[in-house]
Amino acid sequence: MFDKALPNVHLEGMRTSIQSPIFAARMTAIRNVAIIAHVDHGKTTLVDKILHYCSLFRTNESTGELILDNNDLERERGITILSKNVSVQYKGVKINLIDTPGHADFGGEVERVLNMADGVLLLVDAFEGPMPQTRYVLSKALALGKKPIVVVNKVDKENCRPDEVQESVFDLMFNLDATEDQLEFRTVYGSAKQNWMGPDFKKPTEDISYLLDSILEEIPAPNPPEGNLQLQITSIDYSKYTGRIAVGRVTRGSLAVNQPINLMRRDGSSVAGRIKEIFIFEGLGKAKTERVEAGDICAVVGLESFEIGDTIADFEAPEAMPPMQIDEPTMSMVFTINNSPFYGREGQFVTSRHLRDRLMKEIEKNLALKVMETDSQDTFMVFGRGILHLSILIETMRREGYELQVGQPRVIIKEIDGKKCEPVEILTIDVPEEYSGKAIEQVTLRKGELQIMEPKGDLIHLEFEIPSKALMGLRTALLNATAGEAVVTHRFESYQPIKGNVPERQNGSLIALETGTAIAYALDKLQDRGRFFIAPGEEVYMGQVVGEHSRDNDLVVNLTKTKKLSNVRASGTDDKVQLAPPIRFSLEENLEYIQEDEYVEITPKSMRLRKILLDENDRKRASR
Ligand SMILES: Nc1nc2c(ncn2[C@@H]2O[C@H](COP(=O)(O)OP(=O)(O)OP(=O)(O)O)[C@@H](O)[C@H]2O)c(=O)[nH]1
Ligand SMILES: [Mg+2]
Repeated sequence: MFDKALPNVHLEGMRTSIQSPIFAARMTAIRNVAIIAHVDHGKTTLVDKILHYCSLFRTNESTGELILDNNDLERERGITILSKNVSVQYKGVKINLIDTPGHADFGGEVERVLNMADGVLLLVDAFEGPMPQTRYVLSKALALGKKPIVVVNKVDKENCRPDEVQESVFDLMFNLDATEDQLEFRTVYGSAKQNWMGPDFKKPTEDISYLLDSILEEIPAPNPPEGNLQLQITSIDYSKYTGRIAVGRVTRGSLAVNQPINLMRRDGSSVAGRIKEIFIFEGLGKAKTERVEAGDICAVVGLESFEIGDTIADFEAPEAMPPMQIDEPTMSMVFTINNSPFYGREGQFVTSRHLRDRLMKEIEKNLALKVMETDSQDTFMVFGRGILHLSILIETMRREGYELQVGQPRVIIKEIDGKKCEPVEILTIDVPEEYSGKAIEQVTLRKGELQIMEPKGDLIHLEFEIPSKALMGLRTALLNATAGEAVVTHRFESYQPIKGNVPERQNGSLIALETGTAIAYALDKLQDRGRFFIAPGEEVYMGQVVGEHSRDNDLVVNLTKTKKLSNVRASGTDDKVQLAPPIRFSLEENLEYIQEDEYVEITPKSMRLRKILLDENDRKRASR
């Protein structure tokens, strides 16, 4: 009756007015924020504090360690390797936070996950100020139109200079062509470590609520465009039970369980599918849900095969999102099975099949990594973004029980406009003034060009342009030249015409003559020949690199030689002998150290350097 009395138009109006409150109730208020910074400026610490503040944990649950850096390697090294999504509730608003890695080798990952955010917290260390990676991640965030909040962190540090740092961030934004709106960023000062954030660094506050309020006030809520479903897959998660999980933001439309969809691939093809399960981020974990609206970030289970960059789109009228920029590798390395005389002693996975399967599994989620087969089934060329990127993979594999050998890292040469070009990086060194001359000398020796030299607190800040290949071993050289004082960072800048040769390692290798146990007596007699990488009592094999020669050529040495039998003490436990402690390189140091004709052998418990050709005669023949 009532229905009839009303004209049609009115009815339409009523229907919408009834529907919209329900719709609004389902749409939670959301902020999507990525936390970006140079390495170690305090991102993960801050996210941890936010999780705590939003009372995800009772205070007594705090372990003191960063909950977010949750894999063994991240904990050991104190760096973030993979970006992570978490979410908190604050004043009735859901804040999705994306913690990102700060190391330059993982810059591509940061750029990708920025696609999920509407704004960024740019953290800057109140002493160090903007560093190369700050510039890089900020330029990406600005270009993508993200609204920044600047957090000047670590104001508790001695000698910090929050005002100067704030100004230099402003200058940096200006130089990076920030829009007017972006330039009107809010600055928050504080100490993530001491758990406070406020508008004034001279007045510590009680907690971090000022920062959370700033997020609600400054970062725009999602404003989804009209249109049907679009979710671009920005990262991949893995679960033992359900397999690969696609993570991304619902940019447009909505997504529901059982909904048929079309997966639009990066290569232009598409495949129909159905959504099995959807999860939204809640605290540190995920919560199952039936439906996600545009603006929220979610994880999708049940897609057959997909890659980062693919779009989950409408079934009837699918539209792909523009492809994402994916970093090209700048460095390559040979990965091969372990064929040293000591192979298989520690590892569980040692065959070429194991190696191949593991590498193929890696490229599914490690986007900047590429693997090429070679004409030997035992050997693969692996391409990555830098030494750290590749060494994290190697380290992960050895923990999983793999044995392998890797060759000298090489930069990737590209031909651009008919010219051979090589990767060039920006290198910054902060060093006490008395060592700055020596630091500059080391870098210019390797074709580095000094661009900026300015005081920074009581240090001198140096910036160079330098070919990537010249960075091999530079860190060690700089630390030696500056009594360990230099703080060194670098990040890839661009490809530039090749600058010519860079001096290589000056010293040859000491090579074991035969397989056996190294004897203290023999090591002692050889001390004036160089420095050793092994201690007495260690097993060595023929062709193993056991030390660095004091001269520039390789030298084969006999380490298993004992004293004449006439002497009583003939064993390896000769306590009269005074030996310098062996040098123990980290994996990265090893990679930067080895020569073209050498491998690093990596097993779950050991790391050795070796000649590729173990037999001296073979080496002589090959060098002819
Ligand atoms: N003094 C001081 N130290 C801090 C503060 N915030 C973090 N740190 C320390 O800085 C170091 C790096 O902190 P993280 O939170 O791991 O830095 P990050 O930015 O996540 O580092 P990556 O993920 O590797 O880029 C840790 O030793 C922290 O304890 C602070 O406000 N003051
Ligand atoms: Mg971190």
